[in-house]
Formats: sequence, C-alpha cells, structure tokens
Amino acid sequence: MKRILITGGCGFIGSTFVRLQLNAYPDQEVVNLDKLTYAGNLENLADIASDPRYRFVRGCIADDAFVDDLIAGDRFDAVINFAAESHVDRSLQDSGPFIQTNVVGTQVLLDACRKHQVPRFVQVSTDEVYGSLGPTGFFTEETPLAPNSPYSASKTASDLLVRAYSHSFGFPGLITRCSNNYGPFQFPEKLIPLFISNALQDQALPVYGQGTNVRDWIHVEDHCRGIDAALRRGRLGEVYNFGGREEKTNLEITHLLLSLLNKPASLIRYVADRPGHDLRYAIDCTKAETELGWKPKIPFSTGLRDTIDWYIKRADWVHRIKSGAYLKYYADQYGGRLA
Ligand code: NAD
Ligand code: TDX
Repeated sequence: MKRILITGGCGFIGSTFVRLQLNAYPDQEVVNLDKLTYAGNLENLADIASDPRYRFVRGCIADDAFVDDLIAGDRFDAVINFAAESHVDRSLQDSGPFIQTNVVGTQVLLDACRKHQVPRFVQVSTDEVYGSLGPTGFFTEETPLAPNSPYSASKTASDLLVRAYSHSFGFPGLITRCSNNYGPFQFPEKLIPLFISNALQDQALPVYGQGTNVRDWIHVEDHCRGIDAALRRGRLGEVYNFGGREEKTNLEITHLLLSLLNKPASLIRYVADRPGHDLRYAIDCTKAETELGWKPKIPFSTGLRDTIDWYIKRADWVHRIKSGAYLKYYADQYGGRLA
C-alpha cells in the first residue's frame, strides 16, 4: 500500500491514525483531507506536518467536484473515512451538519472511489449504530442496527450506503465499528477530556441523569491498530467490531478521575439527562481477534493515567480550544443544566 487518503485526519482518532501509519510503515504516503471544522486542529499533527510523505489538503468530503478532482488526480491504494460530525449532544442541538457530512459526505466519497476504481475503502463507524443494551449481553457484527440519536442515525445511514455499494456494485468497502475512545487530542466536549479539563480548573462536572449509563472504553491507539489491521487484512464486504472490554459507569469514571486528580467529589453536579440517552454499550470483538489477530493492549487504568498526564502537560492545547465558539457551545449545552 503506497499512498492512502485519510479523511478527518485533523480530528482525535484520524490524527492518531495518520501518525501510526507514518511511524509503522517507512514507505507509506498519506494524504489527509480535512475541512477543519471546530473539531479539526492542525496542531494535532504538528509533529509530522513536515514529513515529506505527508500532505494536508483542506476541503469538505461533501463537495463532490472537489473530491472527484482529488481522487482522480492521485492514485490512492485505499481511502479511510474518519471525517464526521462526531458528538451526540451537538446532533441533538442541530442534526443538519450530521446529515451533510456523515451521510452526503460518505456518498460523495463512495461515488468518487467507485468512478476512479480505488481498490479499498474503510468506513470508520461506531457501536452506537446498534442502539442500546440492557444490563447484559454484547453487540456482535450480527446485532440489528437500531440507532437512537441523530448522530448514530447518520452513521448508520453511511454504513448502509457502504453495504449497498458493496452489494450492488461489488464495491471494495469494509466497515469498522468501535466503542468509546479516550486518549490524547480528544476534543474537550466528550466525557473524559471534558471532565479532566473541568476538574483541573475546579469547575463542575456535569453528570447526565444518575451517572449509571455504561460505556466500553478503548484507548485510541488500540482502535487505530484495529483499523490498520482491517485496512490491510480485513475481508471486503465485512464488518469488524472493536472494543476495549473495559465497561464502566459514568459515575465510576467520574470518581476515578477525581481521585487521580486529587479533587473533591463536591465538583460533581447531577444535571438533566441527555434525551434518549443509551443505557449501555459493550462490544464483542471476537471476530477482529480471531480473523485479524488484533486485541486491545492498553489497560484502562494505565491508559487513563497517561491521558490525564497528557492533558496536564498540554494545558495550552486545551486553553486554545476552550475559548470563542467553544464557550458558546458550552453555555448552550450546560448553562441551563448547571444554573
Ligand atoms: P472528531 O470530531 O475529533 O474529528 C472529526 C474530524 O473530521 C475533524 O478533523 C473535522 O475537521 C473533520 N471533518 C468534519 N466534517 C468534515 C467534512 N465535511 N469534510 C472533511 N473533514 C471533516 O472525531 P473523532 O472522535 O476523531 O472520530 C473520528 C471517526 O470515528 C468518526 O467517524 C466517528 O464517528 C468515529 N468514531 C468515534 C468514536 C469516539 O469514541 N470518538 C468511536 C467510534 C467511532
Ligand atoms: O457532560 C457530559 N456528561 C455526561 O454524563 C457528557 C459530555 C457525557 N456524559 C455521558 C453521556 C454518555 O453516557 O458520558 C457518556 C459518554 O458521553 P460522550 O463522551 O458524549 O460519548 P458517547 O455519547 O458515548 O459517544 C461516543 O462514543 C461513540 C463518541 O462521542 C462517538 O463519536 C462514538 O461514536
């Protein structure tokens, strides 16, 4: 695989994947197409920006003429689609950008890849397409799709487009679905980086509902190794689930963070629940383990400590984000809840 196109490479998971490709494969060339939305940040790849094997292109995956030109002009061995609107709460405020990027953007990429015969397409998706679990059981690749938020509905629609293109046209696509990621460079709107950065500033930690919802946490580097395995060894037309086998309630995470940061439990605020809040996600990743020879390596206990250290060292990165448009989002999302 000589040259690959990564979309959304300036975000949290995409930037980790770009770095992994350049570090793991000496001859790998990477083009990164990113719109630089509020979540896209050139700082996330500052360490590799001058690598001659790397090229950044600013643009939107839903811009069909632009995407067609880019894919026509370069001989890509694979396209890996990370670009998305990725935050459930924002999709509950306004689902428009989610449909535009996640659904229309995926369709535009699929059409360009099909037209220019790109030999491999990986759609980076989420366990949220399976809906919510009760207190027991796991999502497998066979679990029926039952998305509950506008975000997960848009991710499901894009997965179904990949499936339909594979079925109708023999399109060489495959889909990966992962549980909740954590690690460096995660935008401080998601639970773990939001609570770390708020606690460091002695600000309230807004726990939705009773904090009893469960998520299955995986370190972003383990997820990226999984996507790499699917890219290089996965069977076309297949779906591969990735998860960390680290189920925790939100309240467990909150108390763990407070104790690691040496901050008091009085920072916790129970606030109005997220509408339609999925109770529990838990992934069965046996297929990825047996077929791809992948397994998660980073235990949550060490991964979380390292992540906290990173957020302490990179206070400048957080500080630059937590200003301007972020403060408006925060007031809209939490102002009423925390009043
Ligand atoms: P993120 O929000 O941190 O980054 C998204 C990136 O996509 C940003 O760089 C943004 O600028 C870019 N982007 C957005 N719209 C674009 C457009 N129209 N054209 C080009 N670029 C655009 O997201 P993330 O957490 O890194 O997630 C990456 C992917 O992984 C998403 O597809 C998400 O659904 C999926 N995923 C995320 C998680 C998680 O826990 N964060 C878990 C499973 C799957
Ligand atoms: O302020 C908060 N308070 C709170 O209690 C926030 C932001 C979250 N929560 C809860 C909601 C969830 O139960 O914490 C849990 C995790 O929330 P998020 O970090 O928003 O993640 P989630 O909604 O589970 O979705 C994530 O995992 C799947 C990613 O954002 C998605 O992109 C991914 O597809």
